[in-house]
Amino acid sequence: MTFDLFDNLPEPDSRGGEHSEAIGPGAVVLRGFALSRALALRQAIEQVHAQAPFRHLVTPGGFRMSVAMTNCGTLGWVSDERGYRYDPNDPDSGRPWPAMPAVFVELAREAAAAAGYPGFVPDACLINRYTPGTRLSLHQDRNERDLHAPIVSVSLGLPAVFLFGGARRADRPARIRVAHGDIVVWGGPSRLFYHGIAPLADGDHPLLGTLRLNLTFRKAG
Ligand code: MD3
Ligand code: FE
Repeated sequence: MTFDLFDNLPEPDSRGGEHSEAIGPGAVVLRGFALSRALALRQAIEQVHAQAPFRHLVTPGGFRMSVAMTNCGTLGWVSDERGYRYDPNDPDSGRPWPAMPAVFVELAREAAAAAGYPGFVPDACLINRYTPGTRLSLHQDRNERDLHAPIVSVSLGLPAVFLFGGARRADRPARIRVAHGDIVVWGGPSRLFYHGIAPLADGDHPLLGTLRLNLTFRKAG
């Protein structure tokens, strides 16, 4: 099943204000939803980074990921030669991941509710950092214990092209532009769909310079 139906939806500029669109079964884009909290989010990310710096993880196959990552919350997503998993401790420091900042928890809860998933309480937030050229190849997120809980993703800084496939790796992905302040909530069947990020284009964002930051909120444990 390929969901070509969704390929031709308009993707209005997020400067036009806040609104939502369905992009797949159970998946909703909330354009501009995080805009009013962007400064507070940047500051909170700085604080997480001070305790648990961004780093390039290695895949089980031995490849260094071009995305730099860190985590906050009671669990953090990690990858190494032994595989992918959630870990309560930062393997670089041996200490627990930093607590999830209140502004994160509240934003994730509100966004999930606005998309039709009330009661979402994330215990893990993976923070991805992209510079121009960075990409994230097509994958599924299935290390979380409860695959019924949605994932909430918040985009900050440079715009990106999100590749949104289907239940099978071979399903041709739709290309969806996500900009600063946009939130996507992935629930229902879309929760297990293949997805990725096309190589980031050059640019200079007024708040984040040459970076894109993405927060993904998960119920992992
Ligand atoms: C669709 N991150 O961290 S977020 C990831 O922009 C990840 O950094 C991308 O994919 C990023 O795993 C995309 C959007 C996202 C997250 C989880 C999903 C989309 C998803 C799970 C199922 C379907
Ligand atoms: Fe993912």
